[in-house]
Amino acid sequence: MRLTRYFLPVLKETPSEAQIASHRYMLRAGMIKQASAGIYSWLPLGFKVLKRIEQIVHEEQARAGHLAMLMPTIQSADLWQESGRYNAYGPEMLRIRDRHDRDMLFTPTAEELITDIFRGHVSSYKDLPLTMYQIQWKFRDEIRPRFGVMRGREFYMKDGYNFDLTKEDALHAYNRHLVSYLRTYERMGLQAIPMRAESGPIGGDDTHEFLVLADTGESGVFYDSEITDLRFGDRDIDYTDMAQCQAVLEEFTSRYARTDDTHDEAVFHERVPEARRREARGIEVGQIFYFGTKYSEPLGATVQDRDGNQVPVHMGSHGIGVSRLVSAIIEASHDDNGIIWPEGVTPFHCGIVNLKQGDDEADAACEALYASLTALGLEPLYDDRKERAGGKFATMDLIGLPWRITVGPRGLKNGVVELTSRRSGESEELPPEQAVERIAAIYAGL
Ligand code: P5A
Repeated sequence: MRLTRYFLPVLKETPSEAQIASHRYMLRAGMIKQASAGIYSWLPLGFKVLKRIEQIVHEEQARAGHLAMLMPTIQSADLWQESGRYNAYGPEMLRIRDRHDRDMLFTPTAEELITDIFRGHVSSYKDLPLTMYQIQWKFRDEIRPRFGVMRGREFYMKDGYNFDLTKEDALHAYNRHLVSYLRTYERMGLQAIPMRAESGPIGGDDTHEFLVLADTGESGVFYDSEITDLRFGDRDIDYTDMAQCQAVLEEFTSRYARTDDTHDEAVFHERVPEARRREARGIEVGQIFYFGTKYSEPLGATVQDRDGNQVPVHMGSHGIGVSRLVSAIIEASHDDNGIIWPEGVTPFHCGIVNLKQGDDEADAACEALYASLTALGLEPLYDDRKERAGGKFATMDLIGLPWRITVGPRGLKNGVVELTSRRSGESEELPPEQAVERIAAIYAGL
């Protein structure tokens, strides 16, 4: 992409309504624009990051054997009356009436709707286990939408639902989700710590939230510092293997880690030596639930078991805050000059800065770099504006591409360009072909 053809409405001033770095930088980098309270348009740069995150979620869901599907955003109230949640959900639910005076709602979550699909089509244990998920817009009329897309009213969520014959099978689904979420977040350059939490309006007793540590996080968290040493790494997991998933779950959840809802100071003191006790703040980027027959029973989602009995299926649901992740990643990875995208989610793989736009040699070198990067399947953002170097660097730093190639007449005389890491700030001079090779190698492993 050439910057002169792109839509990147960068703001010079810091918007006064933005209280945290991610909100400030998303507005300043022209990633989002507020449409109304807690509701945002995603401009081209923000949309690209959102799609990168979505793609990682899809790939990891596929790896775990889960099936992608899509349900509507507008639902009829009937199913929610059946489950008993229509009244219980309260003012967070956006209720709508259609022209025939039918009660509708904008989906805040979809346990009822998926259970209805299941009960209409599945009748035997032979069709289990089954896990389906979607990535779809949700609406929750949050009392205090804030921090941009961090706590929106409209937000993008991956929501998955498992159907199993027995509690044991459903707990395997729970463990499998925990493992696949660890891998998902790690690919985004995040350490998300599973913590025992409260289930709230979704229900059930088994639930973990995934928290990214950040001073600006909305949740208070208490944990054993040893937990931050754990790395998921490049493990070869067989997701169908109960014991393997269980072992990973135990490794990542056996130490004390809780959100403020479930924190117990006495237990914390008893289990964790003082030097390892940490109290901090975190951003909730996902949550998994096992709630057994809470929805299958009232909605009559039963199957025939091996002995011919009709039994309600055991279920759980699993959510990832896809739009919230964009801001969570920025909270975890930025400096005073702007965003620092992890390679896994960056909107463009690298920037090309032409220090002397209009100079025949510099222009030709940039075009050649652009062509070779593109030929390798990489997406560079070429700043081809007639602007002074300082302005170009400031834009690149703000939008946070992890690598920048700087091209100027002086370097070209010696046959070199400059390759700079956004994260470390370190630069290296090397021939253009080598810069391309280096960037290709960095992304080859992702
Ligand atoms: C699990 C999937 C559920 O709704 N039902 C289907 C279950 N879980 S949840 O924890 O309530 O939400 C899942 C994730 O969505 C993100 N999230 C939000 N993101 C932005 N703005 C909001 N207002 C918001 N509310 C929830 C969180 O990341 C949460 O973990």
